[in-house]
Amino acid sequence: MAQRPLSDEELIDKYGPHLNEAPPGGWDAGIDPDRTVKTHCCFCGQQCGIKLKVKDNEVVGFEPWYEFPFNEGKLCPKGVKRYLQGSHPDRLLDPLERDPSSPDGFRQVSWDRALDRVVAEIQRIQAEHGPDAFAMLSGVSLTNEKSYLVGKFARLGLGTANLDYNGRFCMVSAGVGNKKALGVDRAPNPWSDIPLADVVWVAGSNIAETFPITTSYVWRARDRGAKLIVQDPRVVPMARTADLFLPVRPGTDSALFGAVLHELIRHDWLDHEFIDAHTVGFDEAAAAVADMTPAWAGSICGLPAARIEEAAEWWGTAATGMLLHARGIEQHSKGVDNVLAAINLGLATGKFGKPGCGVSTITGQGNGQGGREQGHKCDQLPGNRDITNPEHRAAVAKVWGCEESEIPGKGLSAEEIIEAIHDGKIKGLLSICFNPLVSAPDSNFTKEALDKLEFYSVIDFFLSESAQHADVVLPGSLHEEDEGTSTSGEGRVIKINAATAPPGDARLDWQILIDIAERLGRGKYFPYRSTKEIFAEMCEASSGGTADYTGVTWERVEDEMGMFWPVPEVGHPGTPRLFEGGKFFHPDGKARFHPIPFRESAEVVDDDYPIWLTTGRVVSQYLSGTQTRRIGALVRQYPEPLCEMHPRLAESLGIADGDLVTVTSRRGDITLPAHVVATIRPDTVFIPYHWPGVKAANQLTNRALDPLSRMPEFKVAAVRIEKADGRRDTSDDRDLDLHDGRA
Ligand SMILES: Nc1nc2c(c(=O)[nH]1)N[C@H]1C(S)=C(S)[C@@H](COP(=O)(O)OP(=O)(O)OC[C@H]3O[C@@H](n4cnc5c(=O)[nH]c(N)nc54)[C@H](O)[C@@H]3O)O[C@H]1N2
Ligand SMILES: Nc1nc2c(c(=O)[nH]1)N[C@H]1C(S)=C(S)[C@@H](COP(=O)(O)OP(=O)(O)OC[C@H]3O[C@@H](n4cnc5c(=O)[nH]c(N)nc54)[C@H](O)[C@@H]3O)O[C@H]1N2
Ligand code: SF4
Ligand SMILES: [Mo]
Repeated sequence: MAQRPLSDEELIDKYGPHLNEAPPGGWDAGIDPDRTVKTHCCFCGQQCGIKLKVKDNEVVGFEPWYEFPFNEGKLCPKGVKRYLQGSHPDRLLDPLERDPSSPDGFRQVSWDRALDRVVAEIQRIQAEHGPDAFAMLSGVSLTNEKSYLVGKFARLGLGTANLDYNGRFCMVSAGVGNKKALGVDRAPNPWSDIPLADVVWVAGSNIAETFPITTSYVWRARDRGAKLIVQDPRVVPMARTADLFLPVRPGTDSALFGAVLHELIRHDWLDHEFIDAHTVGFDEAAAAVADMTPAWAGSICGLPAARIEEAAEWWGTAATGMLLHARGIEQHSKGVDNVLAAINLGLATGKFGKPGCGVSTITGQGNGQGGREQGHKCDQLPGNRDITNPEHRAAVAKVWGCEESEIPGKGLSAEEIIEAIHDGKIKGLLSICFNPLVSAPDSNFTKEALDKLEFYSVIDFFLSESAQHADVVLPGSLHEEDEGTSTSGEGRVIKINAATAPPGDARLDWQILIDIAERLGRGKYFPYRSTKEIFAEMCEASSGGTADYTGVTWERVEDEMGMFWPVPEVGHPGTPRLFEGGKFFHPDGKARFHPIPFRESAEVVDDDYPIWLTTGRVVSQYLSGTQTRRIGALVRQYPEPLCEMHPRLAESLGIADGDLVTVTSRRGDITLPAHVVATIRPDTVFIPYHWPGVKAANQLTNRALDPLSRMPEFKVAAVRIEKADGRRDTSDDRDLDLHDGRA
């Protein structure tokens, strides 16, 4: 297909003149709203409650929602500015079709034309190459209802096995680890347990920047005298106040956790009663760490053995403790191993199913928890069921009113779909709520893949960098334009309320999918007239699964300000804390230890690429940045990616703060300003990944996947660094022609 994506320069230029700003005098100055709508933030998995102010079908500001128990009115910088995206001039208002003769590569077309084209291409590709040659990628900024619908749409509408979602780049290693060890994939605790912990151990999460509201829960534990351990190659803001800081070399967490288990066993800081009554496999796990001494782990992780011993003593002797982990230990080719090694520490000391006790992932994306339950993962059916299990298939087929044989089998995972496109095996793609060109590893490879597609259609509300490669772009709905439910990182099902209607000719995401299904002749499976009808079927389909929503109702969710699943029957109170009484979700009720030998990351440093690279986030930007790079105050806070490096490393390379440096890996290179800071290991550099094109950190990252979770190794790559010509041009920040509401 003829492609004319914007050039990198055009892409980056695009974000200069289009930054939305708060009105002069502050966010609510002089605005007399028609109404306020209680809903939740569209960004991270904390899902803070917020009240949106609405005037003339536009969100014009917000008010804190003090009564919502999780955040009690608090919001982070993104939550405060989120309302500015709806009125953004880049908002897609009409379907677009690729037109190489048009200056920006697209022309507006009618819905009929756009949908007919999408359907004709699906039918052509599937007729020529088989049903699985057309794939779908989805995302978990979508509500539960939309996630459920996408799962059913791909299987019964498109009839393809190849559907996966962007949580594959996010929480899947935790999901696989949780299911293997605990039999269920949910945070074990409500966050109100954090203040009850005597030790809070944060492994691979920059909580202050990525889960700002969780900070206040950790502070409440600290106020009670809790000890704080932080494990991160960088002295992240929370580490500055930690009692114990473990600056691990990237990719070595399982060695550290192994040595801690070794110490727990050596000192007999074990809960034998709990191990005997509620777990299986302790001996094998113990045998695997027999030689993992703190001295050995210290040499692998690059930190003093004494600190590992201290961590073990604090964790082993504390009555209560919570270990919170996020992508820092999960986004590895051994992410599942890291998660299982962390869970071993909780099981060995009986820290599950009790107040203030748990080993928990901190879910990242807005609906990262709910979206990973409703069946749009390549191996999953609703209720977090297994698509390869005949009983699970039969249960879902019954609700869907189809033959079990009509439900395709397990498909490829997200990165494998991109690879199959690159290989020419997958020819067509429909994506909703996913921007792989920025967020997938090895972006040069991803770009080649997208350009090989015979047909690509995107449902989004902005022309994302991936959408710039599409043949047809369908304008979908913003978070505040639709209603439904979402499930926060705590496992709390909450209600999202519509504040406005989609502007122009934009449509609700779910209606677009149903339109396509109808045109494919599959309308009988999609008879919904409202999101509430989708919700009702979703709950029915979840019934009997581990993620059981049977008794969840919109009314109760609103009245009770959230309900924690499982809610296995109508009238059930919900389950804020899992595993009480030592009851785990495996059929025998017991949790599983796992033996975790240490193995290195897929790529290690050598003479040519001697420095470790890790990637992640900054507080003011969100994911691939399509939303937050359009909001002035957030862009000014951190306008472009910087390469964080230690003064010793900088000095050895002749680099000063602000100098441009070129960072090169086996897959690509990026030139960006150096940010010389003493808060990072001298053998490691960090680059945030929220920018596209020549500013994309993912030009460098490795496509190596975890063998079980199929998570790419975003957190470890080997690079070399050279000084480039020039210094940071800070005039950039001042020269932006801001669209600030004053013009
Ligand atoms: N501001 C902001 N907040 C967000 C998001 C966002 O884009 N912006 N995204 C949301 C989403 S979807 C997610 S998934 C979460 C992510 O939340 P986090 O996981 O907290 O964020 P990251 O910055 O990806 O990585 C966390 C930390 O891992 C460290 N790290 C890197 N390699 C290693 C390692 O090998 N071991 C250890 N122990 N640590 C390592 C990094 O130095 C970094 O400080 O944030 C959510 N919240
Ligand atoms: N190097 C590196 N890469 C990473 C990571 C890292 O730490 N390092 N982290 C990974 C992680 S944890 C994540 S979660 C991924 C995220 O990667 P992506 O999922 O690609 O990131 P998003 O920015 O959420 O992209 C979602 C797209 O969906 C659109 N969108 C948002 N909400 C809706 C909606 O309700 N409806 C529709 N139709 N569209 C919507 C947005 O405009 C955007 O274009 O990135 C991953 N990539
Ligand atoms: S912490 Fe997360 S949910 Fe809360 S306001 Fe910030 S981005 Fe939104
Ligand atoms: Mo994520």
